[in-house]
Amino acid sequence: MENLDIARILEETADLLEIQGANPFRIRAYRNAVRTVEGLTRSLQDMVAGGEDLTALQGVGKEMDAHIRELLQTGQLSTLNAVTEEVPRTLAELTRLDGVGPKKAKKLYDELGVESVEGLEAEIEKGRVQELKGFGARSAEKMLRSIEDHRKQVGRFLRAEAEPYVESLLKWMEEAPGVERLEVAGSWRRRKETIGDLDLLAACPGDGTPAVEHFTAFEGAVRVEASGSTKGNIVLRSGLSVDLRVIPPESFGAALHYFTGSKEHNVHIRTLGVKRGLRINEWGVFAVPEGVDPDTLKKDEGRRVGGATEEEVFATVDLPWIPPELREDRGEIAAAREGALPRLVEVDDLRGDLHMHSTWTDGQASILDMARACAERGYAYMAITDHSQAVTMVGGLTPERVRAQWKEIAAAQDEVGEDVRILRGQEVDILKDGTLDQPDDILAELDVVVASVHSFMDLDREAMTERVIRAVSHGGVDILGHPTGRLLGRREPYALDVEAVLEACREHDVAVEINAHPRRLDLNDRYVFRARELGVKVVIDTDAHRVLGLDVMRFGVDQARRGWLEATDVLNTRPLDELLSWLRGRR
Ligand code: DGT
Ligand code: CA
Ligand code: CA
Ligand code: ZN
Repeated sequence: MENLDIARILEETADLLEIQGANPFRIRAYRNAVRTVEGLTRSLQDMVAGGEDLTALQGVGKEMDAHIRELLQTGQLSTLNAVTEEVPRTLAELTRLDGVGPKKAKKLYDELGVESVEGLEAEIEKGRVQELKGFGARSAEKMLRSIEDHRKQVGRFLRAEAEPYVESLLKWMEEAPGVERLEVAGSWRRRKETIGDLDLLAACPGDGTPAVEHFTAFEGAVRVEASGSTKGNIVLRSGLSVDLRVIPPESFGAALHYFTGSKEHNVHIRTLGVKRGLRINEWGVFAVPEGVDPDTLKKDEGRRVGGATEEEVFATVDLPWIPPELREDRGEIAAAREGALPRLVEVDDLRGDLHMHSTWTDGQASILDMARACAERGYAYMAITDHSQAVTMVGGLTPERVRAQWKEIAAAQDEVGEDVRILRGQEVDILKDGTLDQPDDILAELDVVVASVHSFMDLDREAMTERVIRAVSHGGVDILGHPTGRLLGRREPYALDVEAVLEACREHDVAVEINAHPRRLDLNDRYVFRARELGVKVVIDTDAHRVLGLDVMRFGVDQARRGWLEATDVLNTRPLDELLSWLRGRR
């Protein structure tokens, strides 16, 4: 059982306990454990096998330790089984919908017998939810929209959710007999934000059966859907499906190209081949003999002119190798032909992180701990950007408390010395009318102002666009935080004319954020591309709420790469003095 499977089961238990109305402290214990487990870099299975004491982990007490051990030993959690006798398991899924908390879920269940997303939809259609006290037509309509959003995501996994499976599968397949080379192709290799399934390719000179058999014996497989001499498919406990294809080495490059996709990119490359009398497929690149109808040939017939490497495949149509992130048929083939492919930004290019929270609001680590962690990550600078007072739920900072925080920042700076520069930042709320949630004198004294929307997300497009444009035109804003407000699989972006907002950002030299949180990745790849086209600066930030939250930076970089960004397009690749002179020039 993977860490992520354990986290999911604990989370589900917490959701159900909350619906049941259990003690909030008990629920919190589960949620804390979930957060810890999700952030662990080592496998719990290994830790337990090595006799480690799990209660040494932050957020894991005796009860959670016992739960994790039970899950690892039996694959079951008796507490969860007990709760599900009272509350149907499907209700947990219901609370994932934006606008349906545990209390509402309980009420829907008690009064209307709603047990699932489908059930909720049916009751809304009958008009019965609208009549419930505390619901109403507006909230029912909102629920219908969340159901739609939810459906789009069902069956897809966040890249970050798929990552641990990729790692353990690769490790497992290293031991597979006869395998010379292994790659994960598909959307994973193109670094998409969500993954439908994983596409593993193995180069094998002989019979592929032993490799496929090794694959289907993977510990995490709960079902084997296919098993043969060239192909296998397994389904993991989480529902993630994994294909394996065994490829002869002389075809490996062609197969890698084909199964990396995207389909649109492949179609475009194939038509370039046709113009040159070539057939390009997953077996290789083949010259079609004169006078032969290519449709009468088998896939590996004709004279092979390439296919062992991807470079060979591209070379047959006179192109250089194209990075997988760009293979969406959005102009990469023309750029490659003209020698104009971007030199994509890399994680090591980043010199700082300009959006993170501390215990002053909803973060879990102190300013000093965050600063030390940034220093460890080799950053030259970082900004503490706690919430402003409009976010009352987390104790957003009043002007007085902001000033008090600066003292602690100074003290933390003394403590970490020259290693990393701690900038005074703030994530200032963009209020409903587009004004900012701090007075101008505070804004002027801050080093970095990230402005974000956290409320009234259901304004119409015109009002929302006007609101955001007003904020970025204020003069006191440096960065527009998570600009569209989406949460992958949970919440669609709010109605916003992003093009107009980007134009305003360019005009006022405000940078836009790629929020690297795996569920946000906001801006998305297409808007990032557009920002670059317009010459708007981009910042890649983690929005970390704890030390390990700093490590999601790589997902933001993936998104930046899918948006064609080079290091020079990204503000936080600049050295400290350059960053400071840009920031100060604006005050
Ligand atoms: P996913 O799994 O939904 O996140 O997205 P992909 O891109 O991994 O798609 P998948 O797993 O269905 O197929 C992997 C790649 O195989 C895909 O990107 C391109 C290639 N491929 C699959 N089916 C076709 C097809 O019918 N035509 C072409 N040209 N390529 C295909
Ligand atoms: Ca796939
Ligand atoms: Ca697939
Ligand atoms: Zn925020």
